[in-house]
Amino acid sequence: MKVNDIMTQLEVKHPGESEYLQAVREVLVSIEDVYNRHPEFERAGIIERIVEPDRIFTFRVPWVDDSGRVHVNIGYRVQFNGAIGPYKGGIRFHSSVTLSTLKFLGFEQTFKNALTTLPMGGGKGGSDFSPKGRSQAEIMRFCQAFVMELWRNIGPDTDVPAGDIGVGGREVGYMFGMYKKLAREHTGTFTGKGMSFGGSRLRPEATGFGALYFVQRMCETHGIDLKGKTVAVSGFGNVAWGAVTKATELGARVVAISGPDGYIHDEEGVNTPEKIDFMLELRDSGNDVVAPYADEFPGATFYPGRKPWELKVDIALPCAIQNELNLGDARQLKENGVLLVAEVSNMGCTADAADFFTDNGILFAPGKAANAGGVACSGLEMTQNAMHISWSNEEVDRWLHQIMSDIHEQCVVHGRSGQYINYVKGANIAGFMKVADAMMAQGVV
Ligand code: 2IT
Repeated sequence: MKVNDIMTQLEVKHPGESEYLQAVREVLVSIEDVYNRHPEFERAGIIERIVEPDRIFTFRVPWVDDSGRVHVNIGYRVQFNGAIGPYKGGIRFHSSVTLSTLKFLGFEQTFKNALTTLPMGGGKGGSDFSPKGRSQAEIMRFCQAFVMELWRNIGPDTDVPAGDIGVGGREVGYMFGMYKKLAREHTGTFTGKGMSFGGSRLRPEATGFGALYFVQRMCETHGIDLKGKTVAVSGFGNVAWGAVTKATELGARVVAISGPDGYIHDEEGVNTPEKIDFMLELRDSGNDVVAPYADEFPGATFYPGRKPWELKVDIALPCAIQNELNLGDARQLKENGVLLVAEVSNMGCTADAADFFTDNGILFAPGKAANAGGVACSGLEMTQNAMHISWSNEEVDRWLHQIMSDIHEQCVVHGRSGQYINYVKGANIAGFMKVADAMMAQGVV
């Protein structure tokens, strides 16, 4: 395999799908050497097959707003790779969603899910619908319209959607309700459900908690004490909230959170139950702004239109959206002595920023390793649903610890180069080898 040749062909086939092409290139660069040691992969066309989704559904989602006006959004489900289990991955509702976004997310999800050690293939879906400023009734109607089209293509052993940006417990509830009505079955076809109808304990917290367990392992492995370290977090949604909660519990001090409107600097720390829960209030307001935090807690300052990466911190955790940390930000973080960066959002760093961290010996974890706790807990929800039981907080948390620790170990095994652990390479090789092995065994399909 020659990465540049494959990328040139893909660029011709899928022009303008920049996020998808970025995600594919990152994986191919990491696995090139290992791949070329396996001529049987080349003969079986593994790369050509693994970069293309198994199938994509695209559909119209018409819905009526509270004033009676009709809107039309586009809905998608990308069933990316089903080699190791049913398709599994979230649904994103955000104005920025395109097919390229969901293809990149589905591609990443395939390797992430392989890393969890659970039997899940990769998928992703969503819509360019923006929940911002929409009423509860509008959101319900949109979710229902979305599932009216999608329901025939999903199922507990076929494809199991969950939440992502813009889709939380409320939206999963609405989508599950409509699915149940149409399919006439009460099964684990969605994860992230409410506790009263098959949801798993800890699912809301799992992405952020899992990311911090991963960061904890990175620190232990490199002799860094997490206690007292300063942390900058971007975002203020569910994932950021989980990360802030666990970082604080582990003794670190989170000094920044952010929104599309700018960032909050709270030098004392986002470290009391009132401050942490205020993040949930901000999210529930539906306005997508973080500024009110500074009105509520006068010790904090709001910096409009700026990103938290300009602060001097030990640890940076992008928790919002793809490509939210660029090369300029990476340089600034390094200048300020950052020790560790972990993507809690999917592909939170631009390709050049990620390369900059690894090239400069800064510990850097890619999203597919660091944020896998969310989908891992979804996998545990599927297991509980299939067994018709529900596990306690302690049981799920024990699993989550174990899974994050296993992922870390896989990164160490495949990513070690001398003293430095290249987590990007480690995660990509470990994830790829598992999926490739399953594909080889199943013939050309
Ligand atoms: O990016 C992700 O891993 C998620 N949005 C969670 C997917 C899931 O199926 O729980």
